[in-house]
This record gives sequence, structure tokens and C-alpha cells, in this order.
Amino acid sequence: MLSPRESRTRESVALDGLWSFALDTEVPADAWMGTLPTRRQVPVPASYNDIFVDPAVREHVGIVWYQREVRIPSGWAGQRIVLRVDAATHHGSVYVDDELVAQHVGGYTPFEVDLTSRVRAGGFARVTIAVDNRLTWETIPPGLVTAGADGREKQIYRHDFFNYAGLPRTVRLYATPSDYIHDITAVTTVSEALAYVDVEVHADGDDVRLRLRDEDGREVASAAGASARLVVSDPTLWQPGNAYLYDLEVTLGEDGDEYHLPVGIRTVEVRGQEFLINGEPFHFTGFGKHEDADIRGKGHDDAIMVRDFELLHWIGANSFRTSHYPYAEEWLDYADRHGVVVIDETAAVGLNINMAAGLLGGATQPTFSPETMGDATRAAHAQAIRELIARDKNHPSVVMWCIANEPASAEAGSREYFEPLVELTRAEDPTRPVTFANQGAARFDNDLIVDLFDVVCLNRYFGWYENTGDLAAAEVALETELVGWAAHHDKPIIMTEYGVDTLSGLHSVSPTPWTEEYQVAFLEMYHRVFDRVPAVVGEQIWNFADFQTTAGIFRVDGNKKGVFTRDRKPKSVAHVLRKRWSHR
Ligand code: GCB
Repeated sequence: MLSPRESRTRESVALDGLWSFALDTEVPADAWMGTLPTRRQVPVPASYNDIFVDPAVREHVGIVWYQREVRIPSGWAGQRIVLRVDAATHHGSVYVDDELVAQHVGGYTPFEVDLTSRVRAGGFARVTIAVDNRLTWETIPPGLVTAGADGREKQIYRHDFFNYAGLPRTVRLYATPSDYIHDITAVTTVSEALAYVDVEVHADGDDVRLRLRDEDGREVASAAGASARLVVSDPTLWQPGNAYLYDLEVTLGEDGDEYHLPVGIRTVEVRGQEFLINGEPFHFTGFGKHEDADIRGKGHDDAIMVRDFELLHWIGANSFRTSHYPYAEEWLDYADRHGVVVIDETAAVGLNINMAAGLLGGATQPTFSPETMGDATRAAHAQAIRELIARDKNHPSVVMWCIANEPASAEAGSREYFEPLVELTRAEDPTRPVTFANQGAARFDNDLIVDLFDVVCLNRYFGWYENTGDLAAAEVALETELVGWAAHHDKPIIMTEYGVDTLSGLHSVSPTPWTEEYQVAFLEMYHRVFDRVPAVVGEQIWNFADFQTTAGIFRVDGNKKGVFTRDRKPKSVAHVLRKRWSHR
């Protein structure tokens, strides 16, 4: 799915700004049929939850309505006109005037609808979007809606971040010629002094022309046809920390549709216990992150994004994981341009019922069964994988797909659940390694799925959830486990989560849990162990910054495992990490 970039033949208009807003309980069920009877206005992009002071909005379970009048540019007569929603979390229904025109499930990937026959250039249209935040066993991520004792619906979920909802990313209109370029896939390989860019174009008509230009605008290769190979001699590679992007111009005929795709020439390969980028062993440093900030929730904000990249650079991080869902595409565009390496994750988080059995009154249930995570969950999961790869396949920054976070991979049924999903991922993209983030209860001797994947990604909390406060015992446990994984699997290991809740400003002479000193001692201990186990090729700390979660007795205004506070102030450990990572 092409990102809507502007070109000689393509224009786009952002519909960001204030939209009318109402809860489903406040308006008629067919609220799209006229002007939304509300005085509330909500910003787009933003999660709606933390905007209003009314707790009924923050905790709402169900549908909310967004509406605005849209003017169609008069110059778009004769063009194909498309409405694109970058994310409706988790289920979006789009109405134009009185008609339902699109529906989409999956809160972190975009969807589009062709409005050419429904709107008139120069005219107005009433656009209404109903967004439903409910999660069930049939959605990714999964969840459960129950009725509380007071009769209100209550949303239960097993992931540790607040269920922010609404329209957190851009909504826009764009126009293309009526014969247009539907999709492009560019795959790069390198052989000594030559690089190959294999391009597949899906378009109306077969008069497809390709031109590749370097960063100085010089043409370095050209070809014709919907399926073609461009050969680049003496290529400048896209390198971690040193990005280089070619411009692939695709046109239909002499003056038909034109699209420009940034192309980074680089290779990715897993060999034995090494992860290679451009044939060189790569060591991941960085974080699991979240899209999370005060007031905006998961609303995309360029200011916060650029600040986060600045902090990643300052601290010496070369990578991050899009835990636990695909991020706004702006993140990947920026990572492409600045040489930051990304592990790109689906929203399949919380496929692990028993880890959080307490939430269901302590009862245990099988995670994988027709009544829980069954065929419908897997179908939604497969769709989430397809949509992630369709959107992100051309980003050089993305070096690996992570198809789930902490599933119950030691439980019966996990292999049957995951085997077809791994096959699907490889079929959708044969060029990138595939992984999942493994949870501590599934160890090297009882995990049932890890051999299906290319890289062992481990989330471990020795010294926090286990051996709390006892870093000497935690060090032994951590090393035993890592050495065990390395002995059982000839695969590289990335520690994709390790960290401790740390209250910024809390200090003690000796390192005790929750203090800044403990966070320093904990991470130093992990790093000592990593340096003793050669199979460890990556260290991504949990988490980049403190973030909001659902209320609970384990969380005080959210999860505090950030190396930065929620407003991006460094905790003491940030300076320690900066020393380690800046000298690698
Ligand atoms: C995990 C999860 C992550 C949590 C983290 C924690 O293993 O993957 O989503 O936030 O632990 O802090 O407990």
C-alpha cells in the first residue's frame, strides 16, 4: 500500500484539526445522517481519552463519532479522489454524507476509500467516522468486554498500555490520475561493486518507466516495464547511522501518474548467531518504545517524534522496536532518512491469558482454544501481518518483522497457532528475518515455537519480577538462561526487553528497587552478562520513556520503566547508557 506522497500528478490535503465529537450514548444510533448534535470538538490527530475532563470519555467503551465538512479542491475535477485514514483505533466506519463507504478493523494500520463517484471537485462533503475501541478475542490485540456490576461495559485486556483510541494519525484526501500506480515493491541486493534494485509495479496499463536518481539528482539507472531490474554500479549503501536514499521515480507513459519512492540499498541476513546488515555484524542498541505522551495519548505529533529521535541519537541508540503495534508511518520515514534501525511489530500483544489470570478472578484458561484465541483470532492476526508488510515493506530502516509480543509460547496449541503465521510472513516478504518477543515463562527447554523463527528475542526481568532487589541472584539466573538459549539454538539473541520501574527523583545510598540507583545497577548487571555471551547481538531496554497504562495495583500513574520520564527528562541511567553506547 503506497503512502500518499505528493508528485507532479498527485496532490493531498490533510483533514487534521478540530472535528465535532460525541460518544455513542449522546447521539442517535444513525448519527451520520445529519449534523452531529454536539458542542464537543476534538483534535485530529490525537487519542480522545485524555483531552476532555469528563471521565466518561476517558473510560468510554464502544463507539465515538467524529464529523467534519470537507471541501474538495476544485482543481481535482477528472481526478481519482481518495480518503485515507492512517489509523482508526480499533475499528473505523466511514460515512460520506448519508452513505457508509468503508469499514476497517485494526487500530494501527491505514485504510482508504475511493470517493471519486461520491464527491464533486469544488463541492463539500460531510465526512463522519465512527470509531469503536472494543477489543475481543477476534481482534488484534485481543481483549474481552464484560458487564460490570453496575451494568456498564468494561474492557479487559492483557497488554500493559492504556487502550488509547480515536483518530490518532492523519486523515487526508488525495488525488491521482484515474489511471494510476497502485503499488510498488522494491527489493535490493548487493554483489561486490554492483547493487540490484528489483522493482515490481502494480498499475493501470503496462507502460511503466523507472528512473533511479542519487541524492544529487543524477540518474544512475533506468528501465521499463512493470517488473524490472535496475543495476547500480558503485552504490552508496544505506547504513545504520549513515542513511543514503535513492529516489525511484515511477511513471505511467510519458505524462501519466508519477510516484517517487525513497530506496535505501542495503541487505539483511541472519547467519549462525550473527545478524548482518550489509554483510557486517550488527549489534542493536536502543529501546522498546511506545507512541505515548500526555494529553495526546497515542496521537502522532511531529514535535515529540523528532525529540525522541534526537534523544535516541544523544544516548547512542541505533535502533528501536515498534512495541507493541505498527507506529505512524512518519516514524519509519524519519528512521529511513536518519539511519535508525527498526524492528517492526504487529499489534499481537496479550495472547497470553494465564500470565494475567488475576484479571479474570484468578481462573486459568487455555490461551489457544476455540473459546479463546482460536481461528478467528488467527485470521485477524494474519490480516494484521499482511497490512503491516503491505505498508512497511519498502522501508530500509525495517530490518525484521516481529509478529507477536509475549504469546503463551510454552502452552499447548501455540505451535499450531503460529506455524501458518510464520509461513504467511515469509510468503509476504521473503527478504526479512522474522521473530517474536518471548516471555520469561517460555524458556529454552519448554518454548514450543522458537525454532520456527530466525532470531531469538527475549524479554527478561530477573531482578524485578523475579529475584526482586537481589541483583547477585538475578545475574546468575540471567547468565544461565542466556547460555542455555545460545546452546540450544544456533540463532542470534536480542534482549528486546529488560528494565525496572524507577521513580524519577527517588534516590538511595544502596540500590533498592524503584530508585534511580537500582535502575543503574540493574542495567549495568545486564550489560556485564551480555558482554560475556557472544550470541547476544542486541540490547533494547524496556522502555524508552515512562508511559500510561490501565489502572492497577502494579502501576502508579503508568509504567515507570522509562530511561526518560514521560515528558522526556533523563533519569540518571540515561547518562550511564550514553557512555556505553556512544563507545561501541
Ligand atoms: C513485558 C511486556 C511489556 C510490559 C513490561 C512490563 O514483558 O512486553 O508490554 O510493559 O513487560 O513493564 O511489565
